[in-house]
Amino acid sequence: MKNQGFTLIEVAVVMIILGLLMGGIIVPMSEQMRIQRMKQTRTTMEQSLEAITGHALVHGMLPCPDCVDNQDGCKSLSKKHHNDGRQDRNSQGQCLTTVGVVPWVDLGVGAVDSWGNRIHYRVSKRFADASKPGFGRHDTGDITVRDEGEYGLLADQVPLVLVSYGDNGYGAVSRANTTMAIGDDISAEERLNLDHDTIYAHGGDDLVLWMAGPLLKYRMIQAGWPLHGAL
Ligand SMILES: [Ca+2]
Ligand SMILES: [Ca+2]
Repeated sequence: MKNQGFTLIEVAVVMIILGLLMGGIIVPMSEQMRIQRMKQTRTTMEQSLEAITGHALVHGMLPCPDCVDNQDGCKSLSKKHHNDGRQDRNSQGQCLTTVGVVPWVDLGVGAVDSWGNRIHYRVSKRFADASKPGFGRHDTGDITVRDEGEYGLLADQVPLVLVSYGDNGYGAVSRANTTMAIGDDISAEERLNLDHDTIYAHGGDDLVLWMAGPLLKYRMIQAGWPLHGAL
């Protein structure tokens, strides 16, 4: 009588097919999760940008970054004020540093990106000066945003920029105020976003968002702030 069951070979073939099918499903799922995390981070960053603009409309200046290292005047700041979500200014109303993280407590926005790292925040000094509320008609930011690779500029004279260091988190500052290690596969653009100068770039898995100067001034005028200086 013929055996009605499955042979070992038949079972193995079925297992291999199932394995291939599962592999096909699992890979897109991890990709979906990555996309979801990017989306969520983008939303957190957009809300941060809105809150930063709101701060300018209320106070006549952009908020200062929260200190996370010994950059500029942060050296003299007590460690308990580093990475505490509060902007750091000196007694004259100027930022202790132009490079730090989003002051999430002061702004009431998300404290970290989807990977648990702080959102990097750079501001142009002139736009965050509490001793001179309001902006001048001819005030320009000092930040430049480049496109990926050789595609040139995306924006120039930008007053502020935000960066999430993405899934790899290279160079990001964590909740515990440790700086994440940088891998060998870091892109040239990601390096630009880490070196504390005024040039930023799209590239790698970094998310870079900024507010254009004319748009910020337009919002200020809408809120009733006159622009200083002659036409
Ligand atoms: Ca602080
Ligand atoms: Ca990155």
